[in-house]
Amino acid sequence: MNLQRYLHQRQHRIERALDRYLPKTRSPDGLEQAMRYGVFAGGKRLRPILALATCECLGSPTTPVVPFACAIEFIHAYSLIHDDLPAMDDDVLRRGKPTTHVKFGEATAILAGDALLTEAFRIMGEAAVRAGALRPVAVQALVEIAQAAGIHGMVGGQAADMAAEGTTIDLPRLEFIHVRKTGALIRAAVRTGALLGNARADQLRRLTRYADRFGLAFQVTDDILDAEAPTDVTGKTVGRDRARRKAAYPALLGLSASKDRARDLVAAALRELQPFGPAAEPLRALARFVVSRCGDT
Ligand code: GRG
Repeated sequence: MNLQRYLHQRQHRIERALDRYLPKTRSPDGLEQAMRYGVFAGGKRLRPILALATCECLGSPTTPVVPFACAIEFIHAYSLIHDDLPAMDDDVLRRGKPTTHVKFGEATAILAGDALLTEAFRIMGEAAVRAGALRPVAVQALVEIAQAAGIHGMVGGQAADMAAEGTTIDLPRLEFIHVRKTGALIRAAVRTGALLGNARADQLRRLTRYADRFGLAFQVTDDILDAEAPTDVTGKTVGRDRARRKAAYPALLGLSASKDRARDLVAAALRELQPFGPAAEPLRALARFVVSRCGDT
């Protein structure tokens, strides 16, 4: 399949919906502009596309997934805005552009993140109210996204990651951090597509295992890119993890073993998709794309 065309079409669909969900006003305080900037200054839309592709692989209509996919992207955008703040990663570049706090000031960036997070739950709540026969799974998806974003997921992972800065940690601890910080939202995206696509219990289990392997492979690759790719590839300041003595795979395993680990994880993710046949081709292509980002795979 042509992954580029697939991604382009799904990105377009998601971006039209994101635009509809974002506030249209332009107040003098710059809050709406900062929210738009955080969402629209680049971004692959990986998580919303995963949600759509998962629903597609079950042969189910994807329209009910769209608000949840957009909510997940709002949560992702908020996490990046806050992650870049001086109190956290203190970064000035994201997606090759000035970070939101550099462009709009720190207070506005904090509020833009807060507003995106809150809007995400408004969008999902409204969608769940309208979901008709899908309401129980829509409510379940909302709860799972809340768990993935909160203390037992992304926020908890971020706190553990910050606490580990400058210390030496082992591989299980590193994976504990990554499963929460990055993996949880990816898992929630796939499970949202599966739940709203009416997956059977066995399908949901397989898709969840696919997501978990995908999420870890994604993080290993991100660490490899941070260690070796130039800024024009990552859009971020290069070598940030090392500079801040942040826990990362290349420092623990070495570059070559990290690349092997990413490849093994993707192979394991692909095995979970076997029973889904050709309908899972986009999910396969997305998993391969994750490791291809760091070359020589
Ligand atoms: C501040 C609560 C809070 C959490 C921050 C996600 C996160 C937690 C921090 C980001 C740190 C980071 C760069 C993690 C690596 C994995 C990751 C989330 C990369 C960015 O995701 P992409 O590549 O981003 O999907 P785009 O730009 O495509 O949207």
